[in-house]
Amino acid sequence: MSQSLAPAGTAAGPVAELALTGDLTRPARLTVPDLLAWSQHRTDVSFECATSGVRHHRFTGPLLHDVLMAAQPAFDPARRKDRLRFLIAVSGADGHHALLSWAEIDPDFGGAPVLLAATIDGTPLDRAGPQLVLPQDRCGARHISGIQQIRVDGGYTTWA
Ligand SMILES: Nc1nc2c(c(=O)[nH]1)N[C@H]1C(S)=C(S)[C@@H](COP(=O)(O)O)O[C@H]1N2
Ligand SMILES: [Mo]
Repeated sequence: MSQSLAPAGTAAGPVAELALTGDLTRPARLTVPDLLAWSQHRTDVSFECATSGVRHHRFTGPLLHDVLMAAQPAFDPARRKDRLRFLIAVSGADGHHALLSWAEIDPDFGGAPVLLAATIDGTPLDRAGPQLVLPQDRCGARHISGIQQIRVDGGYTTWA
């Protein structure tokens, strides 16, 4: 029997998959090990949770911007203004979700070093799924864990 017919991760338990969807020329499904193909960054963050106080974590992984650029968002890369209508919707397996604007992570605009973490505190996130890391955030609410989908949306074209 062909091994490729077995469900992903059968031997070692389920492997989480992240779907990159929306206005992308190259939509993709990525595992956490797939994220190691991009240049890896490390960041130590502290954030405050409204219910459990200050938390500290070390994360490693690629820049969200690098991963999304590989999926080729449907804007004209040479026209900076064309990127300003794009939103990034990030959602976890439990339904927790948040919106970022494209300009927030674009090096020509906000340039925030937002990571798609592949490890937390030295532990791989292969089964839990990647985590959004925003070193600039004081509050922890956007540090979405177990990311299942990232939807890039350039449909905000009607300006009333
Ligand atoms: N998927 C998911 N991610 C989440 C949340 C959640 O409810 N679901 N809560 C957020 C909030 S409010 C905080 S403060 C941090 C807490 O992260 P920690 O448990 O690693 O300290 O996770 C964030 N990420
Ligand atoms: Mo929180």
